[in-house]
Amino acid sequence: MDDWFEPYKIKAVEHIPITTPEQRRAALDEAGWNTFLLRSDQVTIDLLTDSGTSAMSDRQWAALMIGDEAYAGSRNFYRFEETVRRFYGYRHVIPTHQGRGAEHILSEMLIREGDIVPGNMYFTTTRLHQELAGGTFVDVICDEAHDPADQHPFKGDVNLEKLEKVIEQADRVPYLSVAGTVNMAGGQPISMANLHAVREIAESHGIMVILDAARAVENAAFIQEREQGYADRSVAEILLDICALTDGCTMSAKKDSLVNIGGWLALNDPDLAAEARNLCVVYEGLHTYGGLAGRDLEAIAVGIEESVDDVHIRTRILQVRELGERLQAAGVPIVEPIGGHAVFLDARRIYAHIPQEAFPAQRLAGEIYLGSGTRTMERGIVSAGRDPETGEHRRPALELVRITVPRRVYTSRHLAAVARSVAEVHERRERTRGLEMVFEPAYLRFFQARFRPLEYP
Ligand code: P71
Repeated sequence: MDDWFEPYKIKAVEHIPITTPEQRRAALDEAGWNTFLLRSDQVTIDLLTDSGTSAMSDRQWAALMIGDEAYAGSRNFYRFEETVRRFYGYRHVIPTHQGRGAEHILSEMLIREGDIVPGNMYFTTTRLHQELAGGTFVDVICDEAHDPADQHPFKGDVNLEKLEKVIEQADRVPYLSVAGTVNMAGGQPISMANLHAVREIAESHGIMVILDAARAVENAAFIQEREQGYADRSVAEILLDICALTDGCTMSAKKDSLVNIGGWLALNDPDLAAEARNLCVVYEGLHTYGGLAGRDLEAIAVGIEESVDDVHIRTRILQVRELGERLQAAGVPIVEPIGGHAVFLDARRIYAHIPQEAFPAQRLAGEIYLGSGTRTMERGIVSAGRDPETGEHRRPALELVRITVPRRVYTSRHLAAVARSVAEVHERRERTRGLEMVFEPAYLRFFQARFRPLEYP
């Protein structure tokens, strides 16, 4: 495991800014202690997200040049459609500008007022679209997922008893929302065995299963690594098996598929697909471009092919793991097992003296930026938002900071520097206080909320 290396060489490089501690302090105050509000020019190592931030290959850049920008029926659409069908196995493919475009169409089509949508932990945009369509998301992920120290190899698994119970008690369940891998749980995979069981339950109740496929390739790699019987199967084969247990997927191609923008909604049911194509023209654009340029569709097609390469996906996961192991060696508490796209710091343990209403993870993300100009993301009480019924903060068990690794962008030496600087922030944890929120937007507040550190007036 120690002798892996990146399966590519570098053809073009991009300068990264180096800042002083004083500049970072001024930048963070100006950004209201919200890393989403920093300018990228103020960031040295940008580990905010792996979404749309991966490096395209020379083949993908070349693909851009054969973009066919016809309004309707672009040749790139057919190549894209054929590629999604070949690697994901679904019959109908509707392009969207990104993942939430697909979530919007799906939720509007399938969810009615009062519906219950069970899933293996919420994702921010996914749940919001379910709620805006009149539904309520109910978390049915296994209990282990809520414990950062639990070593369960498939913490994305659904708790089947919980699922049965939720289905029995609900008036109507339009579909089950299953993510592979589960972002908010720490990039944790679902096992094939569990997905089979979920499928059986769904079939027995006549309910569809919709996959959030954003990082399903990473999930397939974990199945290959950990689940009995899959060591000799290729990631591409396992991906097809995962998708075959579901009736459709929403996809943010900005993750696994190695592009800067794009997504799709895939469905096997022809009537639903026709309706989705119709909604696509309302919200995204004609169903052969879905808000994307022809060249984007071509780059996605090439990216999908590259994404399922066993060596690519293996080394991607190993690079993330190496970062996590460096942090563990320095005594920094992280979510275990280490996930596919990111290392998640356990802010609840690091800042055990800061109450959750003083936003410990938000503060930790700020401190990490101050330390080294590394940008990370809060995934705790700020991200969880407020309960639409009561207006109270939702209080997630997990209060985390995500250190997310874009694909093919940073070297292991960059990540070693990040690990050292995070370890320093951890060393001085006791002298750190929380934050107060001074501005809170109505939707997805974590993007635009502003904070003030408690020790300053
Ligand atoms: C990530 C993102 C992008 C993001 C979204 C919301 C808040 C902060 C950052 C996007 C996902 C995702 C999963 C599992 C759907 C989407 C939406 N993740 N499902 O992790 O992780 O896709 O961004 O293309 O609309 O930084 P979209």
